[in-house]
Amino acid sequence: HATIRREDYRPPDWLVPQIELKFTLGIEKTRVQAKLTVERNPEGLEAGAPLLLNGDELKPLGVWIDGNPSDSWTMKGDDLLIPLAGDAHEVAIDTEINPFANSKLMGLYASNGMLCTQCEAEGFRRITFFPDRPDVLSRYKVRMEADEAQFPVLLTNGNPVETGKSEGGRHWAEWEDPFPKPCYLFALVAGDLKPNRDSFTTMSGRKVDLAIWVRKADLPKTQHAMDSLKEAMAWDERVYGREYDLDLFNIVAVSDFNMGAMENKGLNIFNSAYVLADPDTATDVDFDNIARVVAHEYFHNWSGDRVTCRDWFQLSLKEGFTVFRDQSFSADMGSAAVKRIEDVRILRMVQFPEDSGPLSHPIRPDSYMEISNFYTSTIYNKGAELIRMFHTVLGPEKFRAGTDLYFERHDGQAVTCDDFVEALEDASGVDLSQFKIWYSQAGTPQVGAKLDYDAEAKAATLRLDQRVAPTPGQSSKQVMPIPLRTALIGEESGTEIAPEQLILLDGLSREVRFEGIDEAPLLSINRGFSAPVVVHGARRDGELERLAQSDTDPFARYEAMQELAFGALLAGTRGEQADFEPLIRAVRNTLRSNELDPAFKAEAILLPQEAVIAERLEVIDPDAIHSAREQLRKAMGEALMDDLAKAQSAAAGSGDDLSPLAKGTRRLRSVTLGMLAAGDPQQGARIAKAQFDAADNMTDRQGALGVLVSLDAPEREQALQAFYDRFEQDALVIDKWFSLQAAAQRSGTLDEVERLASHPAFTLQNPNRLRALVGSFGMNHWVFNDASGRGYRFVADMIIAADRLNPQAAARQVPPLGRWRRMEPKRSELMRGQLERIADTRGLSRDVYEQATKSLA
Ligand code: B3K
Ligand code: ZN
Repeated sequence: HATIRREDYRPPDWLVPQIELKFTLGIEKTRVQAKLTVERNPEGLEAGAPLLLNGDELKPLGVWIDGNPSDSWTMKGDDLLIPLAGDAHEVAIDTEINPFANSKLMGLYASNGMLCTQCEAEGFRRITFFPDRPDVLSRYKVRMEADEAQFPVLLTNGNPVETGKSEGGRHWAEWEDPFPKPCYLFALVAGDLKPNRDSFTTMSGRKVDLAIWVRKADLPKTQHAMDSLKEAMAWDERVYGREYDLDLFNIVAVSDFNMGAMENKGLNIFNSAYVLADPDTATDVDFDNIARVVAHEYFHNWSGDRVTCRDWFQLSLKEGFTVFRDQSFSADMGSAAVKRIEDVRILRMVQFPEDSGPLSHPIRPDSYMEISNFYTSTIYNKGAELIRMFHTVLGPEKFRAGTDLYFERHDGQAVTCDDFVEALEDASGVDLSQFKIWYSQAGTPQVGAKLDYDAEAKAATLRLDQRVAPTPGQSSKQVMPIPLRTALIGEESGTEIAPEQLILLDGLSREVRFEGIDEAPLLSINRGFSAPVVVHGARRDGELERLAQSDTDPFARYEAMQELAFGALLAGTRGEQADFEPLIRAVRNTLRSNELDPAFKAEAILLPQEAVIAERLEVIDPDAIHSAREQLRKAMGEALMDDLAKAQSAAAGSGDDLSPLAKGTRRLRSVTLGMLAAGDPQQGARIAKAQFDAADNMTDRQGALGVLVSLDAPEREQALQAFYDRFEQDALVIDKWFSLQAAAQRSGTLDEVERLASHPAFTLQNPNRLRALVGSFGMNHWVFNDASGRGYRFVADMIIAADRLNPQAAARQVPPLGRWRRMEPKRSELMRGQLERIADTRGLSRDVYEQATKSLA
């Protein structure tokens, strides 16, 4: 399997300003007739170069050059090479594909009797031969023809031009997309779908028709997605000045989909999990995720579609920026503080481990084998953190001037991360060159921060330093610019005694002096998580407890609680008897506070996950981490029983009340239920079952079941069975049923998960189902890392089996096995053994091969 390198980028030798596609659609046989207008690229480097068209599992049935049949073409691997004499030609190619046999879910495939496409990153080459690279932009004219009864709805990008009937009960539609686009944004849908229709009037007064297309029975579950879409459209006008550009915006829900959703121009295609919701089947988190993903895909219309990437190494140009945009949108729609905490929790849970392991890569990678493996938390979430740092350093006005210039300057182009930074610099007049290291250097910076107070001089000195550990291919690291929002809080007064300032740590170390400090100061640093780093703050428990109560930045308050918990947990993993009292007091104060909202309380009292604790240890012993955490949970549960029971029984109003207060109350109810059950499992089981039975919404129901699955109590079986029986017909809810059991913190979980893999409702064909069982299990730190190695073997078996059907989905399950390097020796050996077994499997896909071999290195 070849490695593709960023430094090898060359502009295309041929451009394709226009393409006409004719689809004769059928589930098992679809004919694709393509007509490409090709022109030699004046910027191409090789004079007289032949036309190179990528293909993947395609055979040309016929090739015509300027209308004449041609046999001068050759195959170069999967690609088609056509020698061309002149500088402009018309090339026509016929192919035939079988969507039904397409289990990779890339290109044109069948799902529940409908046809749909996924082309990013390299799926278009599975539909027709084409220069499948994002810097070739074309105008598309598409004709679809199909059986009318089977496929009454025909959709593609842009606007419909003409429709008609043809013989034998067939019909056709012709569409045109006026905006030139790379082929990864092409989309087509054919099926028996029904629309939820609405409209949006843009800021310049244009009316846009909106439609969300689903199976008829799912129509009642589409309103939240529609509301979210309209909110996103208004928000992008308000905050970024971006207006929608076509007369039509379509969203289609599909149940077999590799990712969350896809931003195809004018025709977004979604995993049904991110469209369908009602309070009885979807949790509050599901509702929030739908709003987030709908907004994300919509925002791509500008950050991705109108301005796209030059090559796939620039992926974070559109993804990091668009994640930052959707995070800001969600923050504006609810509680900004809670949203920030949630985003940081995900970053620490997924991106930090990725960045400290064998698959660590920069936001802008230097090489890849399979680009599908690089749709990572680093590209997305760390990429968003970098954009956020630009926003912090520039301030909102200059940042907005920068994005305005970026969109104006590069509209209709395929550009690079450097172009983005240049637009920010040109518009703001601020030199950001030092920040570019964040694009190229991998690894999470570790920042030391020590505050010393000189009472006599009434001065405090903050000493900062930084270090980045080596990552694969980058053994020595350069200094990074780290913007730290910092304030000092008076230990006595609990007020800000040095107002917040932005300190830029732009050397290996730095000293900052604060004058006029007349009481003992507490350090409030990296407020709002202004930089994606780990801060080693050297603060005593008493200081953290005080900050947890009085820090004026809500994120810093949360952080103080987390640090307190870390102290207790890390001591526990070393077998020391830690003092839990400061944390217990802080949690009690938090629960009893009248000013904090319930959603914040829920986040603040949650303990760091086991995988996050593991990140802080030299050598990982999963049993030690688990028992330290359980011991602390038990102590907290016992000490806080009354406060927990009170929060657990708080009334949240009716299940369809989606106000922040109702959502927060429900969240706190399930978080406190978990802690309460740790203190008294029997009573916990009883209360959880009562919450489960009384629930009029999925949030309470899933929250209760999520606690019950980890308890050895009869209520566990009863609730699981009742849940299954009630929702057997709803695939998205059955995904939850698999996922909850795979995440259970019980010694029996391993047996259970193996049994579930042969449950009649389990299938490797559906990515959601695979993720529900295998993905959730891989994140179950304690059980996955069972000392027997059975967890590793199970995941490896699943990867090998899934790879034969869907390499992309299979490859996504590899990372948990890559943690062997810091695992205690016995498990380390067992993990490596399974990675080797995967890597040695014959006929392995490029996707899994890359992940397995890199994980072994
Ligand atoms: N851009 C798509 C990702 C598709 C990747 C497929 N391997 C979704 C998104 O980030 O919006
Ligand atoms: Zn995206």
